[in-house]
Amino acid sequence: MIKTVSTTPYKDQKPGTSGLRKKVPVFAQENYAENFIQSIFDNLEGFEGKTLVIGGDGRYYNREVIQKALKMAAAAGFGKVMVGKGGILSTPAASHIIRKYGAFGGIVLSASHNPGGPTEDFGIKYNIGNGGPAPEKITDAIFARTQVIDSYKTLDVADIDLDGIGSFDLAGMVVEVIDPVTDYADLMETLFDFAAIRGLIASGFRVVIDSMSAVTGPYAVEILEKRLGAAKGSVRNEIPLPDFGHHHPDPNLVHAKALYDDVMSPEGPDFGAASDGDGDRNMVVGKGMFVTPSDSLAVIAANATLAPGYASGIAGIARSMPTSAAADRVAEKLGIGMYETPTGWKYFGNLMDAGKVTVCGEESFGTGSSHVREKDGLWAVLFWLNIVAARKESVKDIVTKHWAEYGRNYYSRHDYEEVDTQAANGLVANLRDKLATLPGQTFGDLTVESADDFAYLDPVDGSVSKNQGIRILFKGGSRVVFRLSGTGTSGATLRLYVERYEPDASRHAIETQAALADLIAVADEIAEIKARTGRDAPTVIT
Ligand code: G16
Repeated sequence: MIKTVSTTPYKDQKPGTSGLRKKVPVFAQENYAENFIQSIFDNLEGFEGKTLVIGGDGRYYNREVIQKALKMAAAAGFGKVMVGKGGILSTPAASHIIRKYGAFGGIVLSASHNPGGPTEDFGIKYNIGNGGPAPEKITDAIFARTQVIDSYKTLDVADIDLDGIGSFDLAGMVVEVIDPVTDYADLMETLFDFAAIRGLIASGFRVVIDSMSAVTGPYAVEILEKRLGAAKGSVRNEIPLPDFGHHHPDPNLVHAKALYDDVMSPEGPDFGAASDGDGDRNMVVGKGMFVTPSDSLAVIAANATLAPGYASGIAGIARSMPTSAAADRVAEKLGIGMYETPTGWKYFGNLMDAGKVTVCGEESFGTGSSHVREKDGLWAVLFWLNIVAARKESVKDIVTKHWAEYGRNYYSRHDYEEVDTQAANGLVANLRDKLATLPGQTFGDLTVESADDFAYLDPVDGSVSKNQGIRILFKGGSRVVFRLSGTGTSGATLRLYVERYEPDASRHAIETQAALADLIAVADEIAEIKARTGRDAPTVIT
């Protein structure tokens, strides 16, 4: 029943920040998905007879690729595949299932926060046995294999029914279709004080979650409405749809603006949160207070012991380089390790496996901990609810007091999307050329203290990752950072990250863009953003 199919390589299968992401018509080319999946399998050793987890965020083309992956896994010699009902598993749930059942690894089908649909985005990523995204040395090896692949193995059999829970035989391999929600919801119950959150909600504290017609709907309904007693309808857009109901499932101030406006209105709820396509990102909004992802990491770390799962304290904190240094001040106060990594959750895995860090976060609306090896949207929401319930204070009071104690890191990211690739590469090359001459130069009140292209030495395995973003640091702790996104699927996306540290509490209520205006102007002056991209303004400001 196993058949070997001849194929030819596609040149464009290099994984980005988080797996291979392309438009559906690219993935739908003959053998395109098969080539990539076989290239994953060809790089694995010792998986015969072991378990593989497969799940996706339910976006368009999810079901087709899951069927392909199931047959190829059987042909490759896996003993069992655990797959979410309907092909659904949120990314953090997939990570948990891999860990809980000791699977060899997993295939996660998602393009995260990118839109879904017949002409929109799709993605494939491989996660290793610790539940986390494969590290760079594996993704590099997968890419190398895609460049020379000449055949793949599959089965000549009918598709498996994924819409009912149960076990099936696929040419000697067991396919177990599992409930995607229960294991994950049970895990959350072990980490957080559900009784306290239930009490908070019962007291009239109104919580809404916008699942953006993406994967978190069933998880949020089970946890928030069923287990924590929130009113029916507290989870909005709760049914996952292949095109996300035309939502752009990116939880930020642009794409989740309706939720933000609702929470900010006088009659609106007390607390709002949103997740992305595959459930690993989160946005948290309290009445009168949008919490930046960087501040969210810092506040969670500072209050971690209020949650039962973290009552004995956290071992250390990690953040991606462009994420603000707010959490660094918490780590310093707690006397625990602080690690600065390149952008990409995959860099946190080694630190968590080695027990060096418990909590991690990124400016790109990602927060998580060592309970899994992915960032986890609902986990962050529950952590906030746990903190609010324990402190009996509003989100706004909690954040304002945090700033008063540690100082405020004003922070914003400006994205220039779908910029001409050559222009974007030219901008970065020009910046690299300038790096050596920048220190000591002044721009208005700002003096450059140092400038470099960030490189990371992994303290656990000694691997080095270079060219991870250009940093220009000014005297006094302000900085601007430039990088090109590794998750876009058309043209280039230039990201400008801007940060200013303000210790003085009487200056903590300035509007963010105003507080950063001089840095934003200097970033343009140094990088010639407007001239080189032809853009007057960013596409998205978060
Ligand atoms: C992925 C990665 C994150 C990264 C984000 C943005 O998130 O897992 O680590 O911060 O992309 O990356 P970039 O700036 O290169 O676009 P997700 O939610 O898309 O899987």
